[in-house]
Amino acid sequence: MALGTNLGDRFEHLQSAVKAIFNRLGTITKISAVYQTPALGFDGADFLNCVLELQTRHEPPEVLAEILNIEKALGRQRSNSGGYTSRAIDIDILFYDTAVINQDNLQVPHPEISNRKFVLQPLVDLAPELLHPVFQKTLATLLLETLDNSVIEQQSKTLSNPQDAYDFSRLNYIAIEGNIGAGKTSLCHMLADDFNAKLILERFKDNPFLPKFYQDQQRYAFALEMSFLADRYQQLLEDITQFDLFKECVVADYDAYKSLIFAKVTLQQEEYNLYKKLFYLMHKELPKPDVYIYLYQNTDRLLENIKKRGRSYENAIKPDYLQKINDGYLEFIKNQHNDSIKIIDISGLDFVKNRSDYLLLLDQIFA
Ligand code: PH2
Ligand code: MG
Ligand code: MG
Repeated sequence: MALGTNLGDRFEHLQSAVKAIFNRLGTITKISAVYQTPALGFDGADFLNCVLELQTRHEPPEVLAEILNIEKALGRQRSNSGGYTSRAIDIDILFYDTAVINQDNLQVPHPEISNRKFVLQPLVDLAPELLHPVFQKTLATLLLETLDNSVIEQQSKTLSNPQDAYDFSRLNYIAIEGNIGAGKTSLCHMLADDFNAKLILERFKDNPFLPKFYQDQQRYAFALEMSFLADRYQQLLEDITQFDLFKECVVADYDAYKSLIFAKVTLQQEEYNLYKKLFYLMHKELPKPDVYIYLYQNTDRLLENIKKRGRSYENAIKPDYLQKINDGYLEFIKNQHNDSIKIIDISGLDFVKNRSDYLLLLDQIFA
């Protein structure tokens, strides 16, 4: 995306736009330097321009609609007179991956890229080798070839990225916990995307005892808990200790203690005692998460989510079972006396649909 402004406190307008783009649209992965540039194509005060790279879950038309909202909120006034005018903020989509879109109100790549040094220079700073999907030339080549010979000046002041408020560097291993249907896996996918983390997801699909267990708990509980224990142990040991050069950290959609919490609910007392012995032997060997998040969700919404994801064998899950699992987690957490454990109440949130809810969640995870 490209940002430009030539009215009022220009730097402040750029910074506010960056903040708003982050709040409403997604993760900002790169921000260029700010350049002062002469108004191109009309008489007006000098601009400040920059470009940024956005990682978003929204489609181009939604991005455009949100951009227009942001421009308006930051004081952009549009005249109907045609032609360019001075503005507090202009936000343009330059590229959307390699998409080519030709609609009246939305053209991607932006049709003027190759004629504008104030866009090409900051683009080249970030991604010189990126290929323009229509011209099939790199940005570096387009900058060399542009006929725009305006003189632009890089500014020493730089924009800050709101994402930097979340310091992932001290968290190497995050465990996301919660009841069945709380949204653990969805959250882990989002965190892994946004923070370049390695994902560890429970392999429940491969467990042959799970569908059987929901049909006949008594009969299959021990086999189920044992096979989950073995699988989780192996996965946590291998995947977490295996260093991934290209990832910053690890996010898992369960914690090892999950085995113990479920076993306590589903097993007979003697079975549980045996299970516990084995569990602690194995648990000693496992790395411990830097932060443990329990997503609390109320039973009604858990049931709603379970229904929505439509795993047929989960239809048998009763409110009373979910209540027991929740109680099991809270009992476990209460006895831990460990301040890396946080309970986050998400019953009033929808972090998948609403980015503002997701950001509230991030604030608590990183608090
Ligand atoms: N934007 C325009 C027209 N002219 N000139 C500069 N220097 N910077 C801009 O962002 C700019 C422009 C239309 O959006
Ligand atoms: Mg523009
Ligand atoms: Mg525009």
